[in-house]
Amino acid sequence: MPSYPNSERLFKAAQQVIPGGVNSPARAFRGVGGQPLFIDHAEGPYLWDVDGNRYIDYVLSWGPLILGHANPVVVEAIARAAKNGTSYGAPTELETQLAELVIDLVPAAEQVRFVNSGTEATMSVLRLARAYTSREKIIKLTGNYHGHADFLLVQAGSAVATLGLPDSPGVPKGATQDTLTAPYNSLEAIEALFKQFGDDIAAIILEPVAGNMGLVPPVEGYLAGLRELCHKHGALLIFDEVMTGFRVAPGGAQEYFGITPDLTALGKVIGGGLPVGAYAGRKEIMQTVAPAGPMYQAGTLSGNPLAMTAGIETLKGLSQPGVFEKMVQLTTTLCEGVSAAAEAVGIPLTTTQAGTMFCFFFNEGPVIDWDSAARSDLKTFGRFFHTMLERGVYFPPSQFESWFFSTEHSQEVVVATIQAAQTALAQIAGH
Ligand code: HOZ
Repeated sequence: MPSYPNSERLFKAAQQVIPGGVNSPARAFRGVGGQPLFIDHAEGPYLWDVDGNRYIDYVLSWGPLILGHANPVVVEAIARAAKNGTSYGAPTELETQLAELVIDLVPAAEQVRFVNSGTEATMSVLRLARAYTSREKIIKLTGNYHGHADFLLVQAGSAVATLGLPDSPGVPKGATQDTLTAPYNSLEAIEALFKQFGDDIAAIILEPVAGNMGLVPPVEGYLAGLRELCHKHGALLIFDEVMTGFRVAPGGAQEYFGITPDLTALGKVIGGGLPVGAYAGRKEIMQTVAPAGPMYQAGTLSGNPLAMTAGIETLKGLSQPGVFEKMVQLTTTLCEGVSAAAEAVGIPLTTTQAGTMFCFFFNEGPVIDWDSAARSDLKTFGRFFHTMLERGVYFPPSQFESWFFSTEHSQEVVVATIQAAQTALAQIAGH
């Protein structure tokens, strides 16, 4: 049985100086009980905690590390770039190179503006949508999460859902008065909002595959229906692909489903483990952004050379022939193996997968929206989490997050994970 004395000691010290001991609530293990692991180092598919325990990692820094931890090509490129200086606050060719790679991969991207996080990307892209349409209202979907900007903290997923905070204190009422909400996967609800608010709606923003209430794919025709409704009402369609970008397919969910939004928010993989976000879209719309146009948005570290370098190497790595397909195939093998293990011991499990993202809900399914996701048995999820951790498998410490796969998760790693799941699920079922 692994023990965690060093993590426990460090967590105690951290809580004295950092609220809750963590710098982002999702990592605090509040969704599963217990205390977070403190990490010492990582390599490929593995993490080592400060007590010397090794884990197969399906968090992967909450998605960015699609080439695995400490990928030698990425790390060496960052080290080379660092020798040239860490930040200039002036343009470099690296920004153009990463923008070109993004434009090649992501169907909706004709121009790209880099920022430093997913939160910055979504708040900026919505300012752009409002500036471009001269409308103020936006639609966001229940259980979708777009970072922690005031006006988006409404019925949000991720840690907001994990901690059971319907709304956050500190968000002024005025900030959310133009945020309309609808359930994920319901076109009727969107139609009703358009009927009521018609010409005031600037945009719909959504995670095309929801990844922050667990992983919940769109039902047949949903994304196409949204595309059509936006066209009809002169509103913009915004895909928040911070999670799904370069993960559901190399060009994101928009490539996989063949639906092109007007604007896209990106993050996570685009920075290869360094802090990068971006928003991208049709040139005609992107030309509204200063200094090309009047919509102001800026950042001291935006386009940072180390972050651009990590992003460039990561996008190049995942675009090599056969790499993505192999990852998806092994992700499917893993999902099927865990599903079969649950079935064998009579535990109801709903498995969802979109490319290299996946998730297991402890219920009969189908899971199509926040209400059905929330019907997962959270107690069983928590037991599964801790039993797997004891067997050396680390995954998001919340039912309302997605699991991530990397190029470094080999067949052998997948088999080891399935074996751990078989033992853990049998133990939970009392076999
Ligand atoms: N936004 C991440 C989950 N959807 C959480 C990030 C973190 O805790 O590091």
